[in-house]
Amino acid sequence: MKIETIKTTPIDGQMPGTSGLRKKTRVFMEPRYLENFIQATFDAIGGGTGKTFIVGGDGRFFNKDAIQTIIKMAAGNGAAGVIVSQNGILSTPAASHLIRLNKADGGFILSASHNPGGIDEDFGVKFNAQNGGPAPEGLTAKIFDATTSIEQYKTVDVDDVDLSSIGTTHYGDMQIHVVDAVTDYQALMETLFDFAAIRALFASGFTMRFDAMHAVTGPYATAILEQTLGAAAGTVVNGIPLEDFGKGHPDPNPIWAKDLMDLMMSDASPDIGAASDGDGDRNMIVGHGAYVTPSDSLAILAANAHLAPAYSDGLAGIARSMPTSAASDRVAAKLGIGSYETPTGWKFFGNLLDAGKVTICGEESAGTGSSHVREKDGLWAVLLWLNILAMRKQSVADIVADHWNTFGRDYYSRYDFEAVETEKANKMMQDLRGQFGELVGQSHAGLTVTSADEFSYLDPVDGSISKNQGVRIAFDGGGRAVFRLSGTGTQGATVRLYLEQYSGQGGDIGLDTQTALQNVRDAAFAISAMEATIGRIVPDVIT
Ligand code: VG1
Ligand code: CO
Repeated sequence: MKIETIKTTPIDGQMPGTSGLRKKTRVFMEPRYLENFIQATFDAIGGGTGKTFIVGGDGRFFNKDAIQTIIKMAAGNGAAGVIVSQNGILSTPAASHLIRLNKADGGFILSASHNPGGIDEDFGVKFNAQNGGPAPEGLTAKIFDATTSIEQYKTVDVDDVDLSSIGTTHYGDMQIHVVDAVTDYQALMETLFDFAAIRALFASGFTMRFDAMHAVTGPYATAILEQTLGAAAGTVVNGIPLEDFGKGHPDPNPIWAKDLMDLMMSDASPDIGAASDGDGDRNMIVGHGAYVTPSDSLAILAANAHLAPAYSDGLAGIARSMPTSAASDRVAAKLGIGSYETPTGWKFFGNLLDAGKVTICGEESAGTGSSHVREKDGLWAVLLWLNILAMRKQSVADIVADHWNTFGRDYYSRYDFEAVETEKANKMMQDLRGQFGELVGQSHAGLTVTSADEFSYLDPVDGSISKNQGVRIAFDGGGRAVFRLSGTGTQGATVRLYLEQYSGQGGDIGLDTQTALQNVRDAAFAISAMEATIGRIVPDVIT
């Protein structure tokens, strides 16, 4: 086997965002585009010699081709082994688990997560480090640096690997193991949850619909929910991964999982509905007539986690991303454990988890996870909900209402303004920053501003600082508005406006969400002058 060294030149813009490098699929398919980024990653981690890597993806268009390219480049870079999932289908949390289980040196996850897939849609690559977690900012900066000075990449000229059957083969000295990642993932879940109790719950007539959105969780959910836990056949819908996700947005929220939402709000509703995203790290939970916001779900899971075997000794602490509501902080305070506020993106939870400071983490964007891996984990959240339901023997709606009665309710909504002109979005953020000095004490839409700043994070474990992580404006009476620009979009800028309003303990928990948020929203519109700066106040997506 001859190693080939191919000359290349730097390609602009290979800067990983919130979660890996995401671009239009056709961009990734351009000559040398993927190769440059993969070689830069090998270079940034000190080379591939003697190392073992996990490779797999969410099954979107170009997944299989990209996997073959990466396996050959791993051989070209002297890797000792590659572990690749059968047919290249690997969920993000399962990838994290495989890295840890096999003590691998890292992994390449091919996914643009919740972004649509197809030749005219999006593709992405993410590198996860030895701890199983997304490359921290220091490493993504090194990778980007390497893309700006790259001169060559290394590969081998060999036939493609057959990914359809389990087994071991090799390119020269490099072993290639094709594995069944579902079995390993399921085995991990069985160590965390009371499968017997969940099986008994389904046997008692409990019903569920899990919408895999034609994305990666289909095989995992079918194996675990239907074939192991005894949920009725047909519980998992859209369970076959498709290269274009059936032309949908594999984003589990009330907008993109509308069929599931409609069912759950109808008389024909099962007891629980759930969905996951393209790469299986997000989750949506909805009871009969009761959508659970991700921020509430995080808080409720944390408050009840002790009902599941893996967490029966309690939690070390809880971490949430800055735009996530304060609901989980209230739980941490009551439990007397630490609570941490991090920038958006799972990479910031890694150090806290590795240091044992937190057990459960979550984001408002429908990501929840724990110390069992170093990624958010959609099915894990669903199974923890099922375990809690099996122990409490109450409905989802009752558990949510009970939580609000105890802690008060954090009304929450996120407005997304997509494909905004980048210049205008940047100007709006600049204008907001320019007002920090004068905002406190001002009154807008009947609310007085109590603080206004840009979130900056000092990592308590490694001392690194991450600046410019979003503008936050707090109001008297427990309201807050946050402005951020997305780091996962592939077209123009996406402005995210996050709104929350605390009811207070014993306050009114029965309001319509948008009504409860009306003043905070109006104040946010007034302060940002959004209509004038970006020309929009009607969001593309409200979650
Ligand atoms: C979004 C979410 C963020 C999440 C990220 C990756 O990022 O807001 O919470 O971690 O997607 O999720 P942004 O920068 O677009 O707001 V996933 O499931 O797409 O890997
Ligand atoms: Co995802």
